[in-house]
Amino acid sequence: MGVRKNARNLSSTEKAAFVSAVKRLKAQTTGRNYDWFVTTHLNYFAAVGGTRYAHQSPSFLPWHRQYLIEFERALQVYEPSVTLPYWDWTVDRTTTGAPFTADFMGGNGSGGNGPVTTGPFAGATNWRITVSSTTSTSLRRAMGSTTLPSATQVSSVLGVSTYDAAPWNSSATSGMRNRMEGWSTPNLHNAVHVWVGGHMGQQDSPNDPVFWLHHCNIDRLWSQWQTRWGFDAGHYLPAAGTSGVVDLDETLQPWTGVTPASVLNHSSVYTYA
Ligand SMILES: [Cu+2]
Repeated sequence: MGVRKNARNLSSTEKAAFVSAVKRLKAQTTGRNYDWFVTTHLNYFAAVGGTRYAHQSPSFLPWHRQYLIEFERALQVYEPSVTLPYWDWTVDRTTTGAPFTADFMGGNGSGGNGPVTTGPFAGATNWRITVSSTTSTSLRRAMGSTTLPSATQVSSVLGVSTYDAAPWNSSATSGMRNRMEGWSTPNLHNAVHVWVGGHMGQQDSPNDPVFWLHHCNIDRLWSQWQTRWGFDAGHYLPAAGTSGVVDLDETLQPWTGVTPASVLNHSSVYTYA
């Protein structure tokens, strides 16, 4: 069982271990390597076989929870002590502070939507983008042209007691999930992708390693919501019989034997500091 920590509190050693594991997974040429994760996100961005798994659906949160667990395990093959750090963007809100420092995620892109020039992921030699919806082989960012969600906005979303609601997509106007995902005010998750910009604003957003820190924070917020309202199966909807979405006990592709119900309680796999 691992403890996921706030990225701003990582020691130099912990930051170096995370970066090292990420780069070694990127250099792995077979199996579930870094680019497998990018490809999987691209493949599941839209509906697969008429069902929406990863985005614009109730399973946005459980799909990414399993995705993060798999990624964390893949890193631990190289660095057993590594856990996913989270970026609390209600606190760390600048383009130069944590986690965007030269010893960790690196800084902004040069110019508008340009290549990142500092840190371990700057330039196509250090970090080559190979699976992408665009042609750039260097990591790009265009940070800070919008506003990150606030702590008050996060509190308002965590106060919504119903998990999700019909029509169970990006048009849902009640329920927590669509507010957390960001198609309904106050737009938490999507707004952070837009704020970072560059690759983070695209379907191949996992090409930017800060993707994992952002989604770790989204997962942490879901866990906080569960702590408040319940980790039980009654706090995932829909329970059954809804076509085009993943019901409570239906399989979360591309995994086998994984359902929303099976990932609701994460405490045997990880906790949050
Ligand atoms: Cu995302």
